[in-house]
Amino acid sequence: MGYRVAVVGATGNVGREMLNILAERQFPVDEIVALASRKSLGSEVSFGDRTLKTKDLDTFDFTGWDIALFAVGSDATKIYAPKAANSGCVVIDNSSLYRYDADVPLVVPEVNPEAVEGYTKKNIIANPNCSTAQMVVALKPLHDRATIKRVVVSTYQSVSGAGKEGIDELWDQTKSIYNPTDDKPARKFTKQIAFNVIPHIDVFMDSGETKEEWKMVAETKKIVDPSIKVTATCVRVPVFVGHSEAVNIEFEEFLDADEARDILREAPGVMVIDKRQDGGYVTPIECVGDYATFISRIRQDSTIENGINLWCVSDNLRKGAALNAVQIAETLGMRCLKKG
Ligand code: 2RA
Repeated sequence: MGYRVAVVGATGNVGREMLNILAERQFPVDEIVALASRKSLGSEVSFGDRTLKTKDLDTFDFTGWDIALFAVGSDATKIYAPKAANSGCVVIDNSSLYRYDADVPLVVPEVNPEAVEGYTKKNIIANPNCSTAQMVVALKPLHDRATIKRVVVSTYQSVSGAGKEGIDELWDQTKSIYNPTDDKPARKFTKQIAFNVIPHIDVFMDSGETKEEWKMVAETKKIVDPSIKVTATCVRVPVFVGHSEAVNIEFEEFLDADEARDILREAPGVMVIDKRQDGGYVTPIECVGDYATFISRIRQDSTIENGINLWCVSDNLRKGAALNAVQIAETLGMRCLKKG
C-alpha cells in the first residue's frame, strides 16, 4: 500500500523534477495528481512512463490525499498550503513562506531527519533554499567532528534558480551577443547575465545583504546549529543548472584536510572528487541530473588556526529543491506516516 501524492506547480522546472524523482526513486505512490494554475490547465507532464494531464489547483480538494509537494511561489503557497494542510494532507513546501516559522520544521534529511516529526503542529514541512541545502550536507559531518564556529561562503548560482524566465534570459541573451540586431535587454535579472556575473539574488535588506544571503545564515542556524556564524555573498552566474559554492570554515578544534576529506567521503549525500591535478574537481555542468552534493578542493586555510576551504557543487533543481522534497517525503513515510 502506498501514498496518494499531489504535486503542486507540476509544470514548473521544480515540479517536473519532483515527478521525475518520485518515479526514479520508486516512491510508493498509489495515486498521483499533477496540479497547476488555471493558465497551465490541461498541459501534460511525465511521471515515469506515464503522462499526466494537469488539474486545476484552485478547485482541487486535498481531502484524503496523504502528501502534497508544493513548488509554487510564496503567494500561491499562502493560499493553497493551509487549504491542503487543514484537509489532513501533509504539505512539503519549496517556497520560503514557512521556512522561518518556529512551528514548521525545516529539513535536510541527511542533516536533521528527526525534525520531520515536528510536522504535526501545522501539517507543513519546509524545504530549504537551494544554496543552503547543498552547503549543510557538507557542513554537518564536519561540525559533528570539530564544531564549526564560522562559515564564509561565496556562491556561484545558476540561472535555473530564477525559474524558466532565468533560463530563457541567459539563452536569448547569449544568442543575441552573436546577432546584435536582436538585442535582448535584462528583464528577469538586473543586469546582463550572458558573459557576466551579478552579485545580487533576491531583494536587498536594510542591512545591505540580500535576502538570499540572509537565507543562508538563518537556514543554516535552523537546520544545523544556531551557534554557527555564517556570512554569505550570493552571485548569479551564466550557468544553466548547478550551483557552486566556495566555503571557508573555521572550527573550534583543529581538523586536518585529509581527515576532513575522509569524513566527507563517508557522509550521506556527499561525493568527494578531490584530486590535486588538472580537472580533479567537479564543475556545475558535471553535477546536472545527479543526486549527490560534490565536494572538491578540500584544503587547509593557513591564515587561521583551525580552518578548511572547500568547493561544493550540486544540481540546484535536485538536491536544492525537488530531490530534497522527495527525501523529506521518504523520511516522513518511514518515521511518521507508515503504510502497509
Ligand atoms: C535562486 N535560491 O537561485 C534561489 C532559488 N531558490 O535564485
